[in-house]
Amino acid sequence: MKERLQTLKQEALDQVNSASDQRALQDVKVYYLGKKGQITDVLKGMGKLSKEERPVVGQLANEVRDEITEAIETKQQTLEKQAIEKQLQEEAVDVTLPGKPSQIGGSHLLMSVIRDIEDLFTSMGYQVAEGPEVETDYYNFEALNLPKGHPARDMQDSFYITEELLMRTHTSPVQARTMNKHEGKGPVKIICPGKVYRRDTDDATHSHQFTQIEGLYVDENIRMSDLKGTLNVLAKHLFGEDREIRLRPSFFPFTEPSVEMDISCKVCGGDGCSVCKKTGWIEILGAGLVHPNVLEMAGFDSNKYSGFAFGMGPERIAMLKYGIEDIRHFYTNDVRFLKQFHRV
Ligand code: FA5
Repeated sequence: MKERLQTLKQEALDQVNSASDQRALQDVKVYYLGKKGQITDVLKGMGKLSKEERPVVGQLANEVRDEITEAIETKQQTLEKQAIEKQLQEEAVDVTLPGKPSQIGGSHLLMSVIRDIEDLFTSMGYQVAEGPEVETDYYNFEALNLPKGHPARDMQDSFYITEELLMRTHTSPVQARTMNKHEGKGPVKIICPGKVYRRDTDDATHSHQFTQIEGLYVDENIRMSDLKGTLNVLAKHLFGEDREIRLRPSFFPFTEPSVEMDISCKVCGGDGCSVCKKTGWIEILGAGLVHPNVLEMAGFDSNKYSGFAFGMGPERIAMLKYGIEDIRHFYTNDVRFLKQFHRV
């Protein structure tokens, strides 16, 4: 029995020594010291020994068990330490590595341009007005002197939803809506930014969905010179004192007389390029004196009141101001493009 105990001890210590993880160590513990383990088995057989042998073997068995227990505990500590070290190594954080930069948002260039124009006009006493993007045929056309079947409706190819509803083709309906609210009493002095929709084919300067800013000033004695002066302030504010402007006679059914304002092309300096379609000029705005029919339909006495109105495209203004060669950049949302203008 003594020999068996010595052999078991040697075997157990070898196995403890070579246990490579806590699981293997636990198996060794159960095999030698568990209830049905080898040492317990030896102790159970002690009844067969003589009286003299029993305490000697009993003491040896206890010593062997204590030695194996101690070896297991020591090994257990070593394995735990190794496991922690391994985990620390695997999860180590290199505090000297650069952090991940957080993305800071900013205004879309179009919004910055629209706010700039709004600020200019509110500083001149205008109020900001808004209207619906899904508009009635009445406000989009009829109230603006464009009855059904009028050929000038073709100037703005429309997305109709029903026979009487469409996506507004311009911000001019906000003129009629606001004048209606004033019930024939001036002054009306508003600026109206918003999205508009047309069945235009997309190219470098046209989009099927774009923005406009409408301006309207109705009061007694408003003249063409007031419009010209206001547009001049706008042009100088946007493009600086040295940019050239031209007013061309034009036609809009809701203004009489009507004009279009062009600005010399900044991209090519006036020589002609794809942005200005080789003309050296870019049209940014339509304007004119409010047609007496429009005033009357909105409940204003056209003998007492007159007014001017204008409608511009902020995309074209931004393109000219910042040398952007394609209107589609505003809508494809490439962050590399947008980021350049976060601080405009
Ligand atoms: C109008 O929409 C008139 N309602 C403007 C107006 C208002 C005239 C008040 C008189 C009085 P027009 O269709 O020209 O006019 O458009 C005005 C501006 O919108 C243009 O000068 C241009 O800058 C911009 N624009 C027109 N079509 C497009 C398009 N498809 N893509 C981008 N911008 C456009």
